[in-house]
Amino acid sequence: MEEIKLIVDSSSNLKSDSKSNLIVVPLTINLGNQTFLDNDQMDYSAFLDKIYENKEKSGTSCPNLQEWLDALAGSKKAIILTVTSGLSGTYSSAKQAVEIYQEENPDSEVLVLDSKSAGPELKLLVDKLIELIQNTSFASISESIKAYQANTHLLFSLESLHNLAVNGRISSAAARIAGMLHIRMIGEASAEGTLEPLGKARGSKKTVLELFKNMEKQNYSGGKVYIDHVDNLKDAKSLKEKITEKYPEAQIEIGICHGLCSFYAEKGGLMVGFEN
Ligand code: X90
Repeated sequence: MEEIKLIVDSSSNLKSDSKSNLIVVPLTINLGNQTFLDNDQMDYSAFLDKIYENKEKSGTSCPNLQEWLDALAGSKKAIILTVTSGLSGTYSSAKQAVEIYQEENPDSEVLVLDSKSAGPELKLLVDKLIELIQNTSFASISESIKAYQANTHLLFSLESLHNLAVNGRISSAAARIAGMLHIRMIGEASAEGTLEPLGKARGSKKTVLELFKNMEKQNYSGGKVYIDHVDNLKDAKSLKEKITEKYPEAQIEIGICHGLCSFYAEKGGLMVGFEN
């Protein structure tokens, strides 16, 4: 089997894993004048406290060219999967880095994929890419992953839209919901990879129900699910139970949001990636 490097950015909430030849490239979060690399060394729960202690300007930035080049180094064939180009320059920085890499390595082949999503939907795509790398030719991966992607989705519930709004990542319609206390916004990643509000919910029970309803509306019927949360294991577990009640065979994994997704999904946030 030929060696194919799989490179994904840290919006995936994944860690590098040499067994699957997976490298995670960090985005950066700035709180005041402090800079945090969203990498394997980050203490996510301590970082979450820091987000809320910070009273100065905060923001994020995509991986720089050198970080992509370091990840690509030595590879003849590679696949890069990024956070949505609808909200981040990450996809375009990856494309630029690949151009440079291929000037220096003319016989290398690199596929760059825009997830049009964030977090747990990328976990589904990475699982599928690992499977495709093992079972199909490099040339056919692009088409197969796009077909798979047409049947995966991202839903989320957010208690605060503050960091998304302040950093200009949501529309004014969505930002209006941001001021409402104790209301959680239920939303989805749109086909263009932007944040699309679907509704509102008050309290854990309604939120979980609303998420589940929206999953079924998007034709969920027992496929694989990843639920990533920001300090909200309780609601993640309730959602898992809700899904299991109706689909006892469903494979559902709960995980935590890393730095970037914690910054934007904020405390209490749930992100749900699923196959239909
Ligand atoms: O600085 C940067 O380039 C990074 C910007 C990333 C912004 C998106 C991160 C989203 C994290 C928030 C809820 C899900 C929204 C997803 C809509 C596609 C999680």
